[in-house]
Amino acid sequence: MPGEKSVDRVTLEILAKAKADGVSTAFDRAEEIKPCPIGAEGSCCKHCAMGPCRVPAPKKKGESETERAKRRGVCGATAETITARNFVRMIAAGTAAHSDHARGIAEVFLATAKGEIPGFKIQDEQKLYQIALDLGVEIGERSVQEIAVEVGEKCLAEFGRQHGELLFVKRAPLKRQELWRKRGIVPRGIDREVVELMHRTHMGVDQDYRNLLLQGSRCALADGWGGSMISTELQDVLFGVPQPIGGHINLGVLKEDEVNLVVHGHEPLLPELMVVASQDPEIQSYAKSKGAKGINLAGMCCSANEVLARHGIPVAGNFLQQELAIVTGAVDAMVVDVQCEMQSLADVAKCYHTKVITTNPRAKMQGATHIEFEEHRGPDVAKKILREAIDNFPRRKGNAVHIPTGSQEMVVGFSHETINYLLGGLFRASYRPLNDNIINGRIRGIAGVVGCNNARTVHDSAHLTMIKELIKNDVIVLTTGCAAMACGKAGLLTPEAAAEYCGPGLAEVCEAVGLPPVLHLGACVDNSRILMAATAVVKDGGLGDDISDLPAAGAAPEWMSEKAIAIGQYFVASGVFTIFGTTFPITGSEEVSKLLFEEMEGITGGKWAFEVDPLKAAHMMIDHINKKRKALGLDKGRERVLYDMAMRRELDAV
Ligand code: BF8
Ligand code: SF4
Repeated sequence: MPGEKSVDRVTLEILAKAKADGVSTAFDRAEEIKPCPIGAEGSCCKHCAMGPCRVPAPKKKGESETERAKRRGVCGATAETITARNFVRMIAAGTAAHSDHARGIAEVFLATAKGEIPGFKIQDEQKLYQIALDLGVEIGERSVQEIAVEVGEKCLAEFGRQHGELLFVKRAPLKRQELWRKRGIVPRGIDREVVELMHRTHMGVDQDYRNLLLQGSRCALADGWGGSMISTELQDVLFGVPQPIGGHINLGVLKEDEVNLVVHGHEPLLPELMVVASQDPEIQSYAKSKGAKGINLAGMCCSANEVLARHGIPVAGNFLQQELAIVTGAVDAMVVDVQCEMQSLADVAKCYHTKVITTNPRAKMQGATHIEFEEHRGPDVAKKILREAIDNFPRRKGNAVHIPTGSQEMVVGFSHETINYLLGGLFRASYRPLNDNIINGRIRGIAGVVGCNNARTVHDSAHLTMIKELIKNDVIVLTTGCAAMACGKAGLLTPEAAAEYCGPGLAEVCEAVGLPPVLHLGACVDNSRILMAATAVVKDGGLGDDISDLPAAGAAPEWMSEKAIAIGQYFVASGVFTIFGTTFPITGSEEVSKLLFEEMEGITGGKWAFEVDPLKAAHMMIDHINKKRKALGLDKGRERVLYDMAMRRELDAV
């Protein structure tokens, strides 16, 4: 309906309750607070106390040299320097967020390998061996523990590395590595690239927007092929590589007669322990002693994606639903760690009985209770938090509770490894069938559609419009983060969605293999899985010899976080055409726009695009995919596809 704030019925239902309860949400505040137009285009600099300086884009075209010379900050910084500086600082922040998360995982991984902390163990030895090979760790006759300790030490050293190249860079296609070396953008150390970017963007340092964007690319690569990849890989070893599993999503997963505990944030360590602790008979009977039938763990944002993909734990919702979970009146505790947690949670919780519990020393919140997740006594902390939630259950105000009916089923838990098995079979695991189907044209190409919700757009709408258009045009979609949850709520993460939404080629492939046309690859750090999947497609052959040759594109149509910019830049620097919606923070400079939207392709093989209309954006992605198919000589192949019986049999045998 025009004017609605979300395309999700459940969200609208609880928004109406928020209004009736007099609770202000991000949806309301987005209407009340108008974005600063100069900040929105990246033209405001506050990097020193002579500013802030506002150097907006000229109002009319055809600016004279004299006019242009006047458009500067007090120090003389031009619009291109200011917008580029702001943009790369976003990359630095996004990289820092993913990578500090990764550092925490690496520390726990190493301590686990050394047997120093309870509650965790090395679960996936196969994956450990794979990582060991990639990191150059000797396997031989060594014990799992010895290998894991060295893997942990090597990963941890990547953050403080000063020279050389990050070790996972070698996972990329050879041609890509060479290009990065030629451009001087191979990351040396994760922390080093972030620090150098912060230095270069300090007042009076790097004043060449191209040079800034090169370091921005190097820093972003330190995220995608460094921090994010380390976190995904080590989490897989600790908790298992996700396997396809069923799950449920939306606020309807909350339960009237059970203790509802929502884990919200990004780090899977504590949520993993809570999954175990919530099944403990002692905790279960404690819940019963307080009148609850049991404990219902549910996830929110990327923590949800992590525990969903590995345990099928239900998902309460994505980013813009976090306040609404509390508005149901049925959440006994919301446990948050780091990233994407709205400060308003504590205020909204005051209107209900919900206890907001922060757990990470990096992220405290006024008005919340802090129970620190100390790794060496993790299981005890998990139980303490569960008891807090149980104690709070009797305080629920019956008349304030409204849980919307129904939740959507979905199949999740894909990884580049499981795609391999599903398509190739356990004994001949391979990307060959995927490549063959791209070559023969049943699948036109691959799209990664990822990222956030943004309160300035209609919740979930752009994700769904774009993704439905892509699959209708036989483009298979890989998704993560809040985009994945939008798809889950809309029923796109089911094998049945293939018949309903896909073009004939993609529908046939999905039906033959039993795959949904949209594959949920996990949390935002798991965008590194998309890099690995793209690399696997390149290595399997027949589709060029670099990621930039693939008929593939990326998008974040509802992005809002700095992490999204870091992700976008590492996709662009990895050779992917990447399109963002909502707003784009460099439009204040024509030069920087030209660099990102056009010239970048000549530097990294990938480029950015900005398009607010998701349907148009989908067609820009499809056009790009078609262009790449043509360059590979596959454009004619696609026209030739007529599904005769032999081809159908061959497909069925996949
Ligand atoms: O890391 S998609 S709103 S929850 S930033 Fe945040 Fe964006 Fe959601 Fe996960 Ni990713
Ligand atoms: Fe203004 Fe230059 Fe200071 Fe930025 S660094 S606030 S442009 S004087």
